[in-house]
Amino acid sequence: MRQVRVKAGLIVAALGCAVPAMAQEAPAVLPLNTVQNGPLLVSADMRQGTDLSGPWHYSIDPYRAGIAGFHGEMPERGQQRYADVDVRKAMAEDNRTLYEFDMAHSPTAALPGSWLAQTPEMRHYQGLVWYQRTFDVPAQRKGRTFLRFGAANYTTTVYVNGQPVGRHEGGFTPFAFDVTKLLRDGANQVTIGVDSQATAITVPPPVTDWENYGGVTRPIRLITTPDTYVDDAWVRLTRDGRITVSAHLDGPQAANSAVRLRIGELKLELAGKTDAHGDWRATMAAPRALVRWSPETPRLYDVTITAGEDTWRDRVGFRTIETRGADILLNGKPVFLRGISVHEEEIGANPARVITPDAARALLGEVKNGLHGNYVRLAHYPHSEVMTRVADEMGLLVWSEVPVYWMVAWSNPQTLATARNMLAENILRDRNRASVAIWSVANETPVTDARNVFLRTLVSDVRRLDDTRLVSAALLVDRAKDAAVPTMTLADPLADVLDVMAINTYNGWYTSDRLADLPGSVWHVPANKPLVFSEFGADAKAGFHDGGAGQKFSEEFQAEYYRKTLAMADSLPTLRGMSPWILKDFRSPRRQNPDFQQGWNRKGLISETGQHKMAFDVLAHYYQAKDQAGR
Ligand code: GCB
Repeated sequence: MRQVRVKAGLIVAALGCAVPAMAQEAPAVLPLNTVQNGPLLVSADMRQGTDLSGPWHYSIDPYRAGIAGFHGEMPERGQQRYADVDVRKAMAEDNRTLYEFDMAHSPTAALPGSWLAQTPEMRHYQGLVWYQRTFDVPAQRKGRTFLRFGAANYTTTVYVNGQPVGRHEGGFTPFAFDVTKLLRDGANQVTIGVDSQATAITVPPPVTDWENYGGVTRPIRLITTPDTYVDDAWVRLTRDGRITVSAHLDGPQAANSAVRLRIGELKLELAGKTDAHGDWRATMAAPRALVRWSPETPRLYDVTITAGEDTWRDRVGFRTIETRGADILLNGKPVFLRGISVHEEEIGANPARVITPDAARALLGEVKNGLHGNYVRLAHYPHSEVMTRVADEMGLLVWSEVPVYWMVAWSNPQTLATARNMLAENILRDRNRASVAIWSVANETPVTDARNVFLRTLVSDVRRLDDTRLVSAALLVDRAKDAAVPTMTLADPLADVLDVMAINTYNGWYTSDRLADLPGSVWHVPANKPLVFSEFGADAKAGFHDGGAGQKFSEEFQAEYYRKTLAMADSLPTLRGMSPWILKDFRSPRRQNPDFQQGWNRKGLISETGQHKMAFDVLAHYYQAKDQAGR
């Protein structure tokens, strides 16, 4: 066992003698879980499992003592929050023993949910928080047990029964660990350390325009599978009209194993065998009876893949999405994307970034029913899988993106590896969602050579992982100085490798342009591809009216900004959609105007509590007219 250093005044005894020995010491840095080495458990939300939502004990660790240790050493027993020990008992039995934590008697918080909304003292906490709870497992266990996280922001370290399990980086994508061998009959303990701190090399970096909701924001579940199970599966309609399945089995019987895809309602069956790596791919012409998924007919089918003792399930819609010249074609027909951007933040005065199905329906219902939309931009990072499920059910096309935002460390190989892994985790999670139409690799990233190399790598990753969807990125445009009318040029070389060009534009809000001049704006944009406005918007404080005096932050100004920007949009011949900024006011620590913002970005068409602003109706009427005109 590792030598425990004795430090006068801090640790008064060599702890090894006073507390139960751990079978294995935890390494200071646990192995990183990635798509390459971790279980994928694709469509895990359709598998049976034990939800570990509910009260967890927590303990803040602002100096990261439980990880960083002391004098460059490993953390001592007295600081390791993950120790598998009855702290009160150990200290009572031997008064030389010192623990500077006691997770089992620490306060509790309900997970999932960011700690920012947990207590008033935690409202602005950024750093490391430890969570711990116990759970029971039956003595009669079969197969494998995984601990699966929907998401935890940003770096997560996981321990089971005091044993190191692994680490994950990235706040918005799922990860899972096979914990079968670490479990014991009856009560088990799980401890996780979640560190929300962004750095110059994280994705995203520290400066963004949204709240950095630290903590466990999506459910943690225990999922049990047979020894060999379907780890990854992708069922889709390819552009040539074929239903194609790819699956990967993991486990001792993965190679040369019989597999079968069934879509009962279509009487469709495909059977085959995995190869020596556990992979299977098969394809057949789509049956004539197939009803294609679209916003108007969001038809989903129950799909199963059976392999040995395992059955993988999902509800999948089938549609094609492609471009032809400047058009976006959904199921072969041109579509205009009537959208809006949304952050992952539930409607309410004190959001905790907990997206329940009801919270997702409340947000997306405003898009679908309120705005007459057919599209949503899930900004600026992968949203909860609940959102893409609900988008599938309601019939909303989705733009899905990774938080490669503003200024990431373009030349840092670790940052690139992080971004690539995040992108892969997002795509692998949601490849079966018909709603997802566009993968975006970045938002508003100033052009440099290093940035171009970085983003091109991500674009080719998307194409390698998914050849059935479109690739985009929200780009910046050059604005001519001293031109008589607003004049914009898209000169970003990344546009060459994208399927859809996307532009964020804020003329008349962040620029001194007069709103009246917007409809006459001049745009120089390549004409060979579809263009979308990924953002435009203006702040308004709900309830603040200026009677049309043109005052920023008034509802009237925002409404007029929308009228004029929509008129400008109408003048762009290749514009094929838009996702104005944004559906709902969202928390942003950089927005501190005391009269209007108070820590919220006020560009929402509804307030944080759901109050509609005047501009909501402007956009709703515009979309309704487009919808009725079939454009
Ligand atoms: C942008 C960013 C978005 C901001 C928005 C704003 O261009 O992409 O994250 O929140 O502008 O409100 O300024």
